[in-house]
Amino acid sequence: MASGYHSEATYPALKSLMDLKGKRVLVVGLGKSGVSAALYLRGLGARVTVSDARPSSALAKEIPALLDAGVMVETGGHGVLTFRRQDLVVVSPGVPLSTPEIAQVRAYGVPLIGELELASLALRGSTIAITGSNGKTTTTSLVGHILQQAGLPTQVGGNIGLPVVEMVAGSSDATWNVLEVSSFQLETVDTFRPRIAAVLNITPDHLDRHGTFENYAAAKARITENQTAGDFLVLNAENKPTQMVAAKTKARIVWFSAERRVKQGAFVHGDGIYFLPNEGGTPEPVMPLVEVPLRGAHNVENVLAAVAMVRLAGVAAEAVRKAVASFQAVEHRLQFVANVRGVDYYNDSKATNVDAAIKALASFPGGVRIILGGKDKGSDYTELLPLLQERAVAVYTIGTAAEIIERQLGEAVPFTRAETLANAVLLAATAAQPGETVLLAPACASFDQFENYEHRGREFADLVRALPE
Ligand code: UMA
Repeated sequence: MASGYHSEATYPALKSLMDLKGKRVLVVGLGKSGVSAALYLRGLGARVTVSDARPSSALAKEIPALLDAGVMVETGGHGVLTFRRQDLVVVSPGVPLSTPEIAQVRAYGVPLIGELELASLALRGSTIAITGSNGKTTTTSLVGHILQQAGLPTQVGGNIGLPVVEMVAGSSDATWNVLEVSSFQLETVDTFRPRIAAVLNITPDHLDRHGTFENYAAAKARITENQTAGDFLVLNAENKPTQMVAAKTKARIVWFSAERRVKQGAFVHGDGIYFLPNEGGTPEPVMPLVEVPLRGAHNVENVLAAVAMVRLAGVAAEAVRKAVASFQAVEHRLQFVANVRGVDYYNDSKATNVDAAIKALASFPGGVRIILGGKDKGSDYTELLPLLQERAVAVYTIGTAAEIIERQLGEAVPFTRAETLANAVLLAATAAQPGETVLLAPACASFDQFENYEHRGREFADLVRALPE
């Protein structure tokens, strides 16, 4: 195994735990994936304890089903003793590995994995895994959509929302499991080996968690750690940190590029998308660019990556073309909400980092009133400056990051401190002229004012729909 979180000595012990009946397993974190993992482990006959930092009052929905299933529940913090004498620890993606109790478990040599690794030990069929700083959800949904349209048995899950353990029961040898995987999930894989993996792009994100960009990029690269020569790795030829993953793989590399012909893979030439199956072969036309139903240059890249993956999965070019053309933008990803009094409103609440906000802004020629802010992740907002100056007529800042953003961007762009999303929508709607665009692309996480980015996006859409005609 290449660099990992388990020493060579503990790795074989993990394999022998494949039969978990009667084994003591601790699940850390009682979110979506933790609850599913705990119930799944009970189903395998393990003696399961779960531990969550939140008080039991905040977990009233989750606890009864767990107790009914015979899971022991610890809330309000992680007890040191709870972490002792476990045969396996399954950690939720949102729990940092630097958490003292986790660090201690690792020091003891107890096998520690995430829900993705746990599920992949039993998931049947072929796995397509997609990571990247931006575009993961759209690309994952698109790949799932194309495979489904082509009549292949398909399941879609992972970071996109459905825990992978919940896909195990529905999988057969013929199933295509299409997984969105995050850097958090990849930190805790051991044997996870997708048949087709894709790294869409690596740009700074989650630096508050990973510490450095190098650590973040290294976590992403773990998607290919266990791939072998019979597997495929789809990479973005136009993103340097992504290109560097090529040096770390044993899989066959398939590129995609919106700018030039690649040796093998999907690319744009003239006004069409092509796929070149083999080095030295003849590119096959897949579809004209005008048929791509998604806005923005970044979405052309997402389509190229998806085209490469589904062609590798054996879907014919004509079927790919039809399926892509019938795909609709995923909610909260540069999703058109409404036109109110001549002003277009777009919800890109999933633009939770600077690079995604840049891509959103670049999708409009100008006249944009952009809403920025939320919870800061240690980002460099100055990267937004050139596009803001070129395309934004106003910037409305919200959330705890407002001050940091304003300080970094200085006086180069006109700011209005709106504090809340409701106020930002109201101010933007009042000032907007017909032909302009109001864009929620906050470049920040949502957790300071919202449950998650979906909550933020839904609130934006509700506010827009409530505007007077
Ligand atoms: N917790 C602790 N101790 C800690 C930290 C957290 O007990 O030190 C507890 C929290 O109190 C909470 C639980 O852990 O009860 C939260 O677990 P979680 O954050 O892992 O959330 P889940 O609900 O299990 O959702 C996870 C993914 N969340 C994260 O990666 C943060 C979801 O991705 C994913 O959809 C879901 O599993 C199913 O696979 C969301 C996400 O924001 C969409 N992902 C990040 C992103 O896309 O940028 C990576």
